[in-house]
Amino acid sequence: MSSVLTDEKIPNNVNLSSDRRLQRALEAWQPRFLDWWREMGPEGFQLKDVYLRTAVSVEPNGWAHFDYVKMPDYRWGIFLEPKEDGRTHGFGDLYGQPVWDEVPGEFRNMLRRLIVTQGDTEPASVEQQRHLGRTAPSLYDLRNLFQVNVEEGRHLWAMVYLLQTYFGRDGREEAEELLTRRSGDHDRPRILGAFNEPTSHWLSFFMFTMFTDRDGKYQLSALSESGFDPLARTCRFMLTEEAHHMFVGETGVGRIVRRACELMKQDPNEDVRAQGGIDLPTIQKYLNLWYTLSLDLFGGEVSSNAADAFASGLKGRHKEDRYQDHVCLDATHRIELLEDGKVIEKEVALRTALNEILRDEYVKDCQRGVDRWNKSIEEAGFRFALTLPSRRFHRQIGMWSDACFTPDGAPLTGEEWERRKGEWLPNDADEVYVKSLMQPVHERGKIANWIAPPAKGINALPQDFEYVKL
Ligand code: BYC
Repeated sequence: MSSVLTDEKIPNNVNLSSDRRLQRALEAWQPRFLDWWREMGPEGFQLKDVYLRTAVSVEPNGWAHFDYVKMPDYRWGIFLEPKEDGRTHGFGDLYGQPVWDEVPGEFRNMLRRLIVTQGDTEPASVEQQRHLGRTAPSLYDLRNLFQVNVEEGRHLWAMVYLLQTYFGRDGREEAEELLTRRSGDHDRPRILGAFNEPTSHWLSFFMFTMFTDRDGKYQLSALSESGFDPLARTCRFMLTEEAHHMFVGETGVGRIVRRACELMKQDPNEDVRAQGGIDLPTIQKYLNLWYTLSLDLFGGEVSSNAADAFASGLKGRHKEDRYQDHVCLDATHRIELLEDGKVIEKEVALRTALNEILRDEYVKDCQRGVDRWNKSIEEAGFRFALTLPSRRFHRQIGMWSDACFTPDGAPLTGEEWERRKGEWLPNDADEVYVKSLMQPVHERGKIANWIAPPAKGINALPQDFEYVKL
């Protein structure tokens, strides 16, 4: 492959060909990215033709092109939503002043940290999912996995574009580091907790895309309000792709739930495992795990980082325009706190509670998905409801991590927690069982026994379409 980047090679709407300095920086980074992709991207399928969606513009009708492509040839493009003339800061101390087109010197480090943290999650998720192709339950799912993977690669490009364009030498160094850290690596881990957890089978993959990608939706939404306009414009377009990732998660879990109900009906004891399916209590345990790992991604309940990012106009709230007060200087917010081992309610400065406020929106959105799963259980005639555990349960970040709680939010001693955690979170036996089901189904139109088929195919194609040519 030639090392010269052209507009054709990198679809973009940033007039890449007119910026020689940026082109050179990306030319130096691209081969390193491809090396990383080959080493850490989907294992075993790099030379296969996959029916993929590629972003080719930001036009609402027609931004995506579908065709077969080998993943290393995917055209990872750079797209920003069009610039809105006269856009002003929508929140914080600079509310109403013109947004920035360049990095504000006084907030440079904070901004770089936000972009790097966002960027780091993208390759991390590809690394976490790299072995899953080998055990895909169908060609349809295999293709969706790869779709998610290449788009996370594009989201990495989006953040690297910002680093390379606006942060000079340290931006270039950060771009290199993004390819150097490794998910789960002891010495060079990824930055945020959930992105170092193994995603070792498809139930975890679907939970990840349901819950962890949904954190992505809310973080991107908060960053899309940013007063650093290039970041806002980039994140808005990333959200377009993110929707499909959450669709993969929500429908993936939904199909496992549906299949569990079918298998319950077929067995005199309603024993799903006896029929080779994944039973609802096991689904609940994986829900508990991935939901709580994802709650951690919002950071501490009371956070001066969050307050600073809001004050300086770098990170807003989800749908900032729905709020009345965009400055929130004297505003307070009531939250639950753990003080001296007791749960109390307290008013805190609103700006410091912004992580919790974003988490509130996230929790409501997760609940809507869980309600849809429960509706299908009810329609199948069973009295079982999946639930989101209390946000105190199984936390590793923030104040709840200082104590132990049941999924209902009741306090527990450390010993009780150790004794009982296997009731609520996947234990070794669950992991062994779920993994034992993960036998690949790579024939057209066929599907593994533990999951129901999808409601429809991709891009109006039939379910038995050859989504990946093996
Ligand atoms: N793990 O003030 P605090 C996505 C650190 S997902 C490890 O409480 P803050 C995607 C924190 O860095 C979206 N460390 O929190 C999904 C800080 O460290 P320092 C990714 C954590 O800073 C699926 C210290 O604890 N985007 O796109 O207000 C597939 C105290 O922090 C964690 C973003 O995250 C954790 N979970 O908020 C692919 C947006 N949480 O500074 C992609 C950018 C906190 O003391 N990031 N810490 O060393 C942010 O806005 C913020 O960094 C956070 C943390 C919301 C993550």
